[in-house]
Formats: sequence, C-alpha cells, structure tokens
Amino acid sequence: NALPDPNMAEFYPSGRASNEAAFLFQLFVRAYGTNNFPDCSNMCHEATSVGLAQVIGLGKASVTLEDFDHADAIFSIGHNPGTNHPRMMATLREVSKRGAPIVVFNPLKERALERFASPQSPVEMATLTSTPIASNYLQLKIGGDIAALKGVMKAVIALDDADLAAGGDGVLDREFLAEHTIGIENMIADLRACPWEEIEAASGLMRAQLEHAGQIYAKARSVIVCYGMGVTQHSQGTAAVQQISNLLLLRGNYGRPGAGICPLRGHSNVQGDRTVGIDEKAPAHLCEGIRRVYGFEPPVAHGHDAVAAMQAMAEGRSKVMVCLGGNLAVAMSDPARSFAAVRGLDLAVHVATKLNRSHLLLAKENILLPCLGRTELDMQASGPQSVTVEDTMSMVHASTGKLPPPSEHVRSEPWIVASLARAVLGDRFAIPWQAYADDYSLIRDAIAQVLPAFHDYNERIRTPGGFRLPVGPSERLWKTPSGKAEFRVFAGLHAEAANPDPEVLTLTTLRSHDQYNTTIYGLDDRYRGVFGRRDVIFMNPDDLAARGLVTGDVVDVSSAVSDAVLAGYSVVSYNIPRGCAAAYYPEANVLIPLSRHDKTSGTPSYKSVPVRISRSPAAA
Ligand SMILES: Nc1nc2c(c(=O)[nH]1)N[C@H]1C(S)=C(S)[C@@H](COP(=O)(O)OP(=O)(O)OC[C@H]3O[C@@H](n4cnc5c(=O)[nH]c(N)nc54)[C@H](O)[C@@H]3O)O[C@H]1N2
Ligand SMILES: Nc1nc2c(c(=O)[nH]1)N[C@H]1C(S)=C(S)[C@@H](COP(=O)(O)OP(=O)(O)OC[C@H]3O[C@@H](n4cnc5c(=O)[nH]c(N)nc54)[C@H](O)[C@@H]3O)O[C@H]1N2
Ligand SMILES: [Mo]
Repeated sequence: NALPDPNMAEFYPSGRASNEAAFLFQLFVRAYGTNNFPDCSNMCHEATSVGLAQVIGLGKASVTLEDFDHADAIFSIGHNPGTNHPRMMATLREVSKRGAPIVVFNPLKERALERFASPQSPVEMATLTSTPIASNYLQLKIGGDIAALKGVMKAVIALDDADLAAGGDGVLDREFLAEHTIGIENMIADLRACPWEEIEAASGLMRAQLEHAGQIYAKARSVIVCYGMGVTQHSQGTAAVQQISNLLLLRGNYGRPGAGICPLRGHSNVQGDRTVGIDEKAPAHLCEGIRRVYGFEPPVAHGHDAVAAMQAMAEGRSKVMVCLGGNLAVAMSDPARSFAAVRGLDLAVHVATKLNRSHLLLAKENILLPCLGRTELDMQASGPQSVTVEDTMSMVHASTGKLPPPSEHVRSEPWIVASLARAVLGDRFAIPWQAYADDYSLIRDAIAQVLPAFHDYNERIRTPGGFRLPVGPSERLWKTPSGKAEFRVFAGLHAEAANPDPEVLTLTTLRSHDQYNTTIYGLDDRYRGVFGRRDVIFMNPDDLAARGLVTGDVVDVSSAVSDAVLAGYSVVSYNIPRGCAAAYYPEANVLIPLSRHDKTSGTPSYKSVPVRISRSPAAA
C-alpha cells in the first residue's frame, strides 16, 4: 500500500495454483489496481496462447484424448514425451500399434520417440522388448520448424496440383476451406514462391523427406499435431505455431474425430490459471464479469508479462514482487540480471511448497509463506476442501488432498491469498475474502458468475472426470475478428535469425529425465545416456572433429550475443545435426540475454542460443 503506483508491483503465479487460488489471486491484484501478471506460461506456451487465438480464436488444444484413437497420422514436433509427458507415451504406443504413422520433427534423436518399452506391458517388461514409435524421424535443424512446415505444405499443394491435373478432386478439403477459412490464396502464393533449396537450407532436411511427410499428411483422413517447447521457445515461436495451424487447415483437420492441434502443457494448472483470469492483457469478457459481480472497474491497461516484469524490476521501475509458487529468477533467461533485479526490490513475498534459490535472493524485506501442496488435507471452517484444475484438453476436475499436513501452521493457497487480500484491501469493494477462505465452493460460485463457461461449476465437478470447457475450434466455431479460421503467412523461413559466422553453433536448452523444471531430483538423464552429471554439451561428431575435440574434453561455452560464459563443460558426441548443440536448462540460462524473446508473445528464445565453443583454459 505504500507504493505510489500499483503498477510498481509484480504478481507471479507459476501454474501450480488451483483455479480457486488463481481466481482469488487475480481478483486481489485487480482490486489492488494492476494487471502486472508475469506468468510461467509467458516462458512456456505463450506463443500458443497468442498465436492460436489470432488464427483459430482460442489458444488451447482442440483435441480430446479420445481423438488419438481415431487419428490416421500423428505429427509430433519439438517435444520429448518420454521424459516430460510420460502418460502420452502410452497413447503414442497405441497409435503406433494400430499402424498409424507417427512423424517426428526433432533435432535430437530422443530414444523414447524412437522406441518405447511400456511399464504397463508385462510382455515388454519381461522380454526387454519395445514398440517402435516414430515411423519417420526427421532431424531438422534447431529453429528449422517454420521451414520444415512450409516444406510439408508446399508438398501438399504440389500433390493437390497433380491430383487436379489428373482429373481428381484434389487433396485439399475445399468445402471446409470455403466455409471456414480465409487467406489461403496468399499462403499458397507464398509457398509457391519459396524455393526448395531455401527450405532445405533453413530446415536442414531434404526435399524428399518433406515430400514424404506431405504424402503421409495428405493420405491420412484425420491428423493430430502434438508439439512442445521446441516450437514455442524461439524468437518466431508464434509464427511457428501458426504454421502448424496452417497445415491442419489445409485438409480440414479441426473439429472432427481424430483431428486437431495438441499443444502439450507443462504445469498441472497453467492452462486453468489463464482461463480464470491470470492474464496481463485483461480480456474484455473477464473485465465485464468483474464489473458485473463485484461492481468495481478493473484496470484495463496491459500489465507486464514475465520478461517485461523482470526488466521493470531490473530498472528499478517495480519495487515489489509477490510469487504464488515458482522459481522465477532461475527459470528466466539471464539469471545474473534477474538475480540482481530481485535483490534490488523493497519487498519480495513467496508462497511456496519447497525452498528454492529465488527465495534466497534477498530484497529489503522478505516474506516466505509455506503452503500446503495439493495432496495434503485442506481443512477450513466449513470442512475439508477440494480444488479444481483444467488440463491440456480443457477438462476441469476436482481433487481432494488426503495426506496429513506437515504442521497445523501451514495454510492453503486460497487461505493465504484471501488473507493477503484482506490485509492489503480491507473491505474495499466488499469482497467476502473470509467467506471464500472458509468455503471454496463459494469461490467456484463466484468464478461461475464472472465466467459463464463455468455454469453449475460445483455440480459438474461431481461427475467423475469433471467437465469440458467450451472449445470453439473443436466445434468449428472461430472467435476471430473475421469469424473464420485464418491462414497466416509468415514471409521468412527462420524461427531465429541465422548467424552467418560458421564458428557459431545454435544451442537449445533441454530438460533431463531427473528434473522438474528448476527442481533437480538427480543427475541422470537415462534416455540420453548421461549419468551422474549435468555439466555437458551435446554436439555433432563432425563439429567436434572440426575443433579437434572428443567426448569428455572440457570446453567453455560462450554466448555469441553477450559476454556470458559457461565454463568447464564436457562435450558429448551426440546424434544432432551439424551446427546444433544442446545443454540443460536452467544452468544454460546464463547464455541467454533477457532481450532475446519472441516480440509477439514475449516467450524467451530458450531454444536457439548462438554460442561459441573453445577448449577450456582451465583444462589445458
Ligand atoms: N519430468 C518432467 N516433466 C515435465 C517437466 C520437467 O521439467 N520434468 N516440465 C513440464 C513443463 S513446465 C513443460 S512446458 C513441459 C515441457 O516438455 P517439452 O516440450 O518436451 O520440453 P523440453 O525438455 O524443453 O524439450 C523440448 C524438445 O524439443 C526438442 N527441440 C529443441 N529445439 C528444437 C527445435 O528448434 N525444433 C524442434 N522441432 N524441436 C526442438 C528437444 O530436442 C526436446 O526433445 O514438460 C512438463 N513436464
Ligand atoms: N533455458 C530454459 N529456461 C526455461 C525453460 C526451458 O525449456 N529452457 N522452460 C520454461 C518453462 S516451460 C517454464 S514452465 C518455466 C518454469 O518456471 P517456474 O514455474 O517458475 O519454475 P518451477 O521450477 O516449476 O518452480 C518450482 C517451485 O514452485 C514451488 N511450488 C511447487 N508446487 C507448488 C504449489 O503447489 N504451490 C506453490 N505455492 N508453490 C509450489 C516450489 O517452491 C518449487 O521450488 O521455466 C522456463 N525456463
Ligand atoms: Mo512449461
């Protein structure tokens, strides 16, 4: 309250908060007077939220889990489900077993995408066998996704031309295109004008490989594209996501069984937090709901996303940070700058289940509030409480913690947020904070009042599995300005501007098997064959040979765009295209300046970092 301007405070939720906690958090912050919501989705699937909203009217998956049973082909782009979405592997295994092709686009050979041994299969476990997953494994260059997708689309257009010339009906879904889309003419013109040699150079793939992928796509009646951080975390991440949508639109692969787009989310409720109002650009329907239900005028000016918040703190324009979970300073690019930014604050508040490095960056005043985890019993005045989350497929369901809390003094997230709000706001706008903390079903009633998509919220979560929020594209309803699904032309081919210096490699940053984001559980990365350490950089054997290096040699990895260095890393020869390299997140974040991010979505370019490699002087 002592701040001269509410816009000098930043409010970060990390995507673990339940719908109930997140809704209270955004209500508190908006009643306080700002839209400064740096959010972990800003570092994750923001290119999806922004990019898909522009072209299909909703930044979420259009598919359900059942759709995978009906897909005739799956395209899997830039994600590593063996480690990060293990439940997805059972689904992909089933798809492969029934003979549907799975086309993978990934610079690294990820073992679980090549073959997968199911822990649920007694035969595979007993006989040490496995099921092949990818039918086609396309090892594109890092940042080559836009070019590769354009290549596949160019091939599909050529197939369509040939079929029409032979007297057929073509391979495009012309009825769908006419009724549901705009902009295909410009896109086809752009594809026709784009030479194959340039597509090959930018993607690192051969024309024949892309044409084959185009044939698989055109032959399959229904296609699902799954994708992850390999697509979104580039300077042109939004454009890359939109190329995926373009490809799906060509054959009407939205809104029918077995077809659609499937961005795989990270944190358990990162999607739900956004739905219930964590958004630095306050959506009009949310503001209308808040006005109607609470009778106050929420701030409408755009607030800070994660990068903008960190920049504001670094420059002293923001003086307070309140974190509902997460490890923001470590997850963000350029930790040297982020650490200093947090240390320069007047007040840092963390609500957390576990201690982490961000908590140790001391501002002038620091408050650390331990909270219950979702598996722990949450007892309030009206009895034991349940909370709800929304998954990638827009299913909202409830869970109830059962484990005894670590101490009677540890409070729940909704209780803490409601109590903070009461302490800061008093009875401003007469929001019933205490009643909300006592009984979470009242929070759900409030959510349903503000956001009508949640009507009969308390009733509908009693159904096992919960309920699905409306997903326009899965019913071929497009909430875009044109009312249609839009083809978006991207004039270039690169997800990141290419660096002409042949000495410079493009480094991508990855999760190992034994980590959950910034929490490192162990030092093994079993599918990639790395054990007992994380200070390694994966490189192509020819790139190693060109530098006179062999596996195990110690090098310094220097950023080609700042003076940051990761010293004393060991090189590992790996199946990755020439000119590309990979290292683990978050350690490699030092190499990424805060200024390198997708200007459309704000997502940092974690996956295309220009670096130089030199033999470590310390080792010489
Ligand atoms: N066990 C575990 N599970 C997790 C997490 C975790 O840390 N640990 N984190 C959670 C979170 S928040 C998220 S967002 C998800 C992340 O899940 P993923 O999206 O799988 O995340 P990454 O490990 O970053 O892996 C990205 C994949 O993209 C590939 N890749 C890198 N650069 C490129 C590129 O330029 N193009 C293409 N096509 N591919 C590229 C990499 O080789 C790698 O296979 O996982 C969630 N689940
Ligand atoms: N270089 C590089 N950087 C990246 C990425 C990358 O691929 N490469 N990925 C980005 C992505 S996709 C993401 S999502 C971000 C992750 O960024 P964050 O979400 O900020 O990081 P986490 O490591 O998931 O945060 C873990 C902490 O959250 C707290 N926590 C866990 N569960 C709960 C809970 O239920 N309640 C509360 N209150 N606290 C809890 C604990 O204190 C724990 O230490 O990192 C991003 N940074
Ligand atoms: Mo994420």
